[in-house]
Amino acid sequence: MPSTEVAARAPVTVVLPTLNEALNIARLIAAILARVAEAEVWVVDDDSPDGTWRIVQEIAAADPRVRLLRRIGRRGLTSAIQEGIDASTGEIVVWLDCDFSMPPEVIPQLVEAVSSGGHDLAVGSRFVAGGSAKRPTSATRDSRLGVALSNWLNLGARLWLGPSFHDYTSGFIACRRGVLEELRLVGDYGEYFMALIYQARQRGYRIIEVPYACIPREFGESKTGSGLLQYGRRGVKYLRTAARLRLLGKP
Ligand SMILES: Nc1nc2c(ncn2[C@@H]2O[C@H](COP(=O)(O)OP(=O)(O)OP(=O)(O)O)[C@@H](O)[C@H]2O)c(=O)[nH]1
Ligand SMILES: [Mg+2]
Repeated sequence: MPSTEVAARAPVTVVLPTLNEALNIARLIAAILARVAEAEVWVVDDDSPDGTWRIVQEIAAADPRVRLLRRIGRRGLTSAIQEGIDASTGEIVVWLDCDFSMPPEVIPQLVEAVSSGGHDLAVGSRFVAGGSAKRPTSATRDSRLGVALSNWLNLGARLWLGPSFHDYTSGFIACRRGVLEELRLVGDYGEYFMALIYQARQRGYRIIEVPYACIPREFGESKTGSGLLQYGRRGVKYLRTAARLRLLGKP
C-alpha cells in the first residue's frame, strides 16, 4: 500500500549491476558519490572477465560507502539488481546502467521526487517532454535496428499496458524500499521493469517520470547484442510479460 512519507534524511542505496564495465565503473561511482554523498553504492558484478570487480574491490577498501557483491556462477541483469536490493539498506533504492547512458546528474532529481516529492517511484524517462532516446550515429555502436525496436517496444507497451506511463523499459529509477518489499523483480532483462511499473500502478503507488537524455555507450561492449536472433529472443520475453500482465495481473 502507498505509504504517507519517507523520512526526510533517508539514506540512499544505489545498485549498479555490472558485467565488463571496467572502463566505466570507477568514474561512475565517483560521479554518483559526488552528487549523492550520503549514498551507499552496491556494485553487483557477475565475476566480470575484464576485472570490474577488482577495481570495485580497491575502491571499496578505501571508501566504506562502496560495497561489492561479486557473484560467481550466476548471471543476469534482473537477479543482479534484486540481489543488490536485498543486500542493501537504504530507504530509497536507485539503480541504473553503468555505461553512462543514464546520466548520474539526474539521480538527485529522482531521489528528491521520492524523499520529499511524495512519490513512491521516480523513473528516468526518455519519452516525456525534455527526455530523448538514443540516436544512432555512425560514431556509435548502437545499431539503427536496436534503437528502432526499443522505441517501437515502448510504443506497443503504452498501447497495451496504459498510455499514462511512457518509458516501460527505462531501468533508471529511484524507489521507496517498501515498494520493493512488496514487488520483487521478475524476469531476465528489461521486461522486469515493465512488470514493476505495471504492478506498482495497479497497487496505487505514486509514480512520476523525470526526463533524461539517453546517451549512447562510449566505452565497453553492449551486453544486449545486435543480431536479429538476439532481438527476437528478447522481444518474445517482452511480449510474454506484457501479455501476462494484462491477462493475469502478474509477470
Ligand atoms: N551483473 C550483471 N550486470 C549486467 C548483466 N548484463 C548486463 N549487465 C549490466 O546491465 C547494464 C545494461 O547493460 P548494457 O550492456 O548497457 O545493455 P544495453 O543498455 O541494452 O546496451 P547498450 O547500451 O547498447 O550497450 C550495464 O550496467 C551492464 O553492465 C549481467 O548478466 N549481470
Ligand atoms: Mg546500455
